[in-house]
Amino acid sequence: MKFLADGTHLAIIAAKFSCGAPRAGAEKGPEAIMQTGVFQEIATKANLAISFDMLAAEPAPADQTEAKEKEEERLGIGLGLKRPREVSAAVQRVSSAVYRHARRGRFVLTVGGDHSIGAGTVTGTAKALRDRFAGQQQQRQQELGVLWIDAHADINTPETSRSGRFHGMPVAFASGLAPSPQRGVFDWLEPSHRINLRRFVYIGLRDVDEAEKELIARHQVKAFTMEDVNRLGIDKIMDAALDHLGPDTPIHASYDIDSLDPEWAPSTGFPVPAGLSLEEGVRVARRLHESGNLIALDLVEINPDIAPSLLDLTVNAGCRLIKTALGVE
Ligand SMILES: [Mn+2]
Repeated sequence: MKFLADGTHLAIIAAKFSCGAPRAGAEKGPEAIMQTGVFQEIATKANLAISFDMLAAEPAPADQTEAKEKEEERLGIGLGLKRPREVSAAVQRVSSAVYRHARRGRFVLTVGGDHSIGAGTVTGTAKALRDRFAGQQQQRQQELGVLWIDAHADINTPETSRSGRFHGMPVAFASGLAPSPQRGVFDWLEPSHRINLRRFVYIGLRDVDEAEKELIARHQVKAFTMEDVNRLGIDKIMDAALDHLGPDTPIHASYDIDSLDPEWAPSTGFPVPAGLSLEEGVRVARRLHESGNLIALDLVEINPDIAPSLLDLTVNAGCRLIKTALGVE
């Protein structure tokens, strides 16, 4: 993979957070993946050294009671987000962990967690690329391309969101569409963290809010819905997606397990029917690997509590995506 300076090291970040989602459980996703032994398998087959960063929620400060949270919400403090400080702190920790490894040119694999953490992962790699390639001739390397594989667009702003839950908003925050931060709430986000929506592609969309459709149209974001996938086939979609990002662009893929059809990935918070087949999902991962441009991957939204009896099926699907994207299957 040509944009990595240290191809011998795989940095794995377990982002055990669910504070951006309405129900808990996604924080147990990383453990479920880890228990399969998939990371050891990858390390052996690809001859990589692996490191683990385990990030988990910290106990809320004593003064941050639920009553206080409700009162702040009523007063519109915290950008109108649910659990604004907790979410901001979690996303910041993910962003700086990803940055630390990506800055050294390592491949970073982040396992979630709800998709809120995507606002941390892509901002971490975006900033790392800018710092790594600062002052160099090849401008393209400095700007990250993002592939967001998801049933949902996750591009609501606090104004358009009906739930106030951050896991529907990471794209808006990472790209600078969201409002100015407040003290203690996303005030760590700098312009150098920002991703460019012109170098961003969705695949697998099929449950998108009206306000999100408007944002996607207004900012001319490239979006391939399931309708497009069914009409053109996944390979043509990947041709177009990689073409849009450009041949000399480092790519960060943020893979939401709910992009897959619930037949293959039922144990997730918001399953939506008529998604990618497992083979289509694996094809996306393979094309990413073959591009040679992949520098980071997220796998998010496996929630063991949703369908415990179907967890193995979901986890196995996730493991296949990871292994394929890393070229060991
Ligand atoms: Mn998502």
